[in-house]
Amino acid sequence: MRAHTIVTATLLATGITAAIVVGCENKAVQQQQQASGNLGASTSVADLMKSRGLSEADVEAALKTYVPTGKMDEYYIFASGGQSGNVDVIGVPSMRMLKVIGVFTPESWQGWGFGGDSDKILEGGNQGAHKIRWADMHHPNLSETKGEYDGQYLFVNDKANARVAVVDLADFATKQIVPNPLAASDHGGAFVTPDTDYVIETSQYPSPLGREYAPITEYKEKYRGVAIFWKFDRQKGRIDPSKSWALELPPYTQDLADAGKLDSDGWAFINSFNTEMAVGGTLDGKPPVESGASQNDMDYLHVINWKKAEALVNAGKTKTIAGMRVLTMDVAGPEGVLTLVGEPKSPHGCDVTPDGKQVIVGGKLDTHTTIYDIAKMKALIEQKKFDGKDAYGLPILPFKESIAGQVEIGLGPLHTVFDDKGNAYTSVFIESVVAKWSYKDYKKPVEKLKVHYNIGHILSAEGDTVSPDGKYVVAMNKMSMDRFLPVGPLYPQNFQLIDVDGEKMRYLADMPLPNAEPHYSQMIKADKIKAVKAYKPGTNALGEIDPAKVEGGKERIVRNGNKVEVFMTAIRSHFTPDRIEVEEGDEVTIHISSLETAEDQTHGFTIDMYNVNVSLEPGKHENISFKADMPGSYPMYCTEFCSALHLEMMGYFLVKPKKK
Ligand SMILES: [Cu+2]
Repeated sequence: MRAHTIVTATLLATGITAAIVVGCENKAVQQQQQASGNLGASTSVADLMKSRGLSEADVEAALKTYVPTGKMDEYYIFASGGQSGNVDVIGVPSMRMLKVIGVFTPESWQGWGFGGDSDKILEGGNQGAHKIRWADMHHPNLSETKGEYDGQYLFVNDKANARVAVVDLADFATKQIVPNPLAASDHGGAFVTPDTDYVIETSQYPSPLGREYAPITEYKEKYRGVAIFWKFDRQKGRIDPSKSWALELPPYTQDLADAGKLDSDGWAFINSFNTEMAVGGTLDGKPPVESGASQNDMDYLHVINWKKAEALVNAGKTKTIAGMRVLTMDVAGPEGVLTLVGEPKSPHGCDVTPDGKQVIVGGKLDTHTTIYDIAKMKALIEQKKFDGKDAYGLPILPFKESIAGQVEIGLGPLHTVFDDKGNAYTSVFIESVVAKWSYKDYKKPVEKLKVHYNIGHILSAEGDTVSPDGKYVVAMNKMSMDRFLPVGPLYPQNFQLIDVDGEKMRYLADMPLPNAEPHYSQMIKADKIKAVKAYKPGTNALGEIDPAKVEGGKERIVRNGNKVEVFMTAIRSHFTPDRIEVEEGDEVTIHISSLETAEDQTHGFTIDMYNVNVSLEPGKHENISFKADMPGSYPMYCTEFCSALHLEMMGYFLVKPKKK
């Protein structure tokens, strides 16, 4: 009602109501509209509404999302870029794309992965013998202080190659990629504990820890799940693998995870499916995993006392596998560190409520969400009141005594997010709706809003903190048929921005995601992000003042045998030196510093045909190393339109052929 009143008031203020009354009488205007669809400056808002076929609700949505030039959005969304391997940054409520952050995948605008220092970060994420240059990114998580987003760091996972990356939100650049040495895929990550002591990464498809070979017939004995607790060193802004540790899990397919908060700080929760441990084998006449994994009525939520696990790790109760300290199930089970509790059929979503008192799990093949009472579960573990043990000796909590309630949501409830009024919003995949319900009284949804279509994840403003904002929810829809102009058989995904401030949910905007399937996203208040406008002179991609930083007037070329080092600067509108001449086969390193200090004065540097391309934001330093293996005369030039004489910002890289 309140939103409606605002719109009516706005329409009145802009004279629309008057225009509607008068405009309808004015046939000449109508004819003119039909003739030209005129959207010119003199057209009244009422005429515009009519010619574009907009309803009052559409105008309300437009007024709530339009951000005029020079004004700023209220929130940032950090969205998983899915198969693109990079992070999408989006402004809310405008739903305008602000940036794509190069993370796991080379990104050429930022010169990410094209010969400069970012190559070293990408190299750090290699798995075994393979240079992994793509990712299946799923769950971005913002760093937290006392359970609130603090705007400093973003962590993301790569499901396909079991890796976690750290993005520094001071410069919106990736600083570290950490490969998981134990698992072959991950999913429950990257979830942070309330003070970002740990970044949790949980495996998805089980495999022998350390990725050794074991026949599939030995699945139950040798395949395992694992949760890595990556220790985050906030001072350094990096994960410290040497202080990180892991918890061995049974070969159930662990899915999503969340860390406890407030009352449940020190605990973590991971759901699972395929407790049947189905492994397929369709050519041998066995059922595919999809049916084999859907036999049991209950799977298991893993309840983890990570504070206690940490103490056991520090007491040396671990086994080292692939260089990582692992707390095994035979220790974790009896110590009350790892306990199971049933969860209805093929669960998905695992979301701790803002007060830290409950965990909400959806059921892909169940119509309910189940609300677990964390205090009850802790008491049952304390009293050792179990319903037996699983095949790995892990204690199982009695289901009915562990839950606070169940809510009938609809067909295929998945993920749940929260507002500031005790409401939960659950994505319902099969039914294609957002279901709004109260997580305080466990009643049926009070409202369902149709979304377009097949919503997967859902996010809300400051939604994973101890104090969500309400205001906005975004439905992250997997399908978008009939929403956007056709672009061939591969369709964009659809983010639908929903206003949850009023009594009823209202659509505000659709945003096509044109580059991959975003899984999860988080939304943070814009004023929490303190982005720098320029680097301290000589800062490299790792965020350090580079020892080879070049000052104006000290540019030079140093030759040492077949090694050529170039110390170069870039400033509007020239590179110094602007000519490099080497011999075929020389090992070339170009140290290049931008001498710019002014905001938004970025240069780029490329050498044609050499796959070398870096971005030089103000103050940035890059080190580029390669072998001059192709004789020829190659232009090198600035790739960012930096000044009126940008095209003149060029030089030559000359490679003299070897004498034959
Ligand atoms: Cu330039």
